[in-house]
Amino acid sequence: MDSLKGKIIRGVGGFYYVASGADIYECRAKGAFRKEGLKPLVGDDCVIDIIDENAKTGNVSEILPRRNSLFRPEVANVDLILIVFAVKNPDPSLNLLDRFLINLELEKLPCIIAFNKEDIDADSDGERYISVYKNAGYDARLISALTGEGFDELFDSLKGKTAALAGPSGAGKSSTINRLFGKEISQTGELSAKISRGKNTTRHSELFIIGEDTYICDTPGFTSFENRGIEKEDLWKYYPEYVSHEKNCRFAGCSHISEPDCGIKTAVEEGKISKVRYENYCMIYNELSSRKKY
Ligand SMILES: Nc1nc2c(ncn2[C@@H]2O[C@H](COP(=O)(O)OP(=O)(O)OP(=O)(O)O)[C@@H](O)[C@H]2O)c(=O)[nH]1
Ligand SMILES: [Mg+2]
Ligand SMILES: [Zn+2]
Repeated sequence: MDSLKGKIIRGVGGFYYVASGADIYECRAKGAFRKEGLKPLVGDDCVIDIIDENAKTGNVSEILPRRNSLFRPEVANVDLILIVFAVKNPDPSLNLLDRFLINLELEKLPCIIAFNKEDIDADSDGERYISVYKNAGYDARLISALTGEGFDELFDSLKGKTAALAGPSGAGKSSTINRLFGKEISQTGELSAKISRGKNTTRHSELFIIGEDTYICDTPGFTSFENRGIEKEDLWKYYPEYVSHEKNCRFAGCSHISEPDCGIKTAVEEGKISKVRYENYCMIYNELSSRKKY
């Protein structure tokens, strides 16, 4: 049986679509993966055994070693995460954004934070969000998938890389893909009128090629994020802007919540660390404290 190497670009209903050169093969995954607890992911490099060359069908027989993988969004082998939140419609949850950023710090994955829908930002809320995240050391930008604002720079930042989108439903992830690609390749959906929330239009991750060696993965939106694999004592380490202030804490092992002479709290009072980020820190810390250990 002939076999070849390819990349999983879409997975839906038990089928995996594997791109190899200009061809796309419709594949099933080997049953043995399930026994091994291995789930093929979009972005995986794999080997397929060809069943029918004319019909372009095959079986995924091997998943090649991953550089990295994320649980949410489910994707493997990415260089960068492009986080998209809308400045409004729907209003961004900075708490959700911070939870997601903590996980990216844990996974050591770089990101760009794009606040989309700049065209409807009459109150310039976007500028405020940008300054919060720039101050924390992130690459944060304002874009509009509708007008194309910020897209030349965005395209440059993505060149030669494989990026995955992440963000809530309705923020404009698929619209961003379409703008980058130059035409409609991913379906977009209106917000629900009553509650101004997305309708989960994108249901599956899908990898698109937008330029030479440049891939971008559309993903379903999410509205909650549970931080796993982090102890509360270590939480502060996942806030890049905390690290330089922690040495001013009087107590070793300071939780930065209730101790006196805390370098982090002082930095918040002095406006060096954003209050919103710190409030989210306290909320997540308390959640981690009350979580059962398994
Ligand atoms: N005004 C404005 N509307 C936008 C912009 N980008 C996207 N939209 C609109 O926002 C709605 C949601 O866009 P989508 O691209 O489907 O959002 P999504 O993030 O892919 O949502 P899910 O697939 O549900 O996760 C659509 O009605 C878009 O037309 C923008 O820059 N400005
Ligand atoms: Mg979408
Ligand atoms: Zn402290």
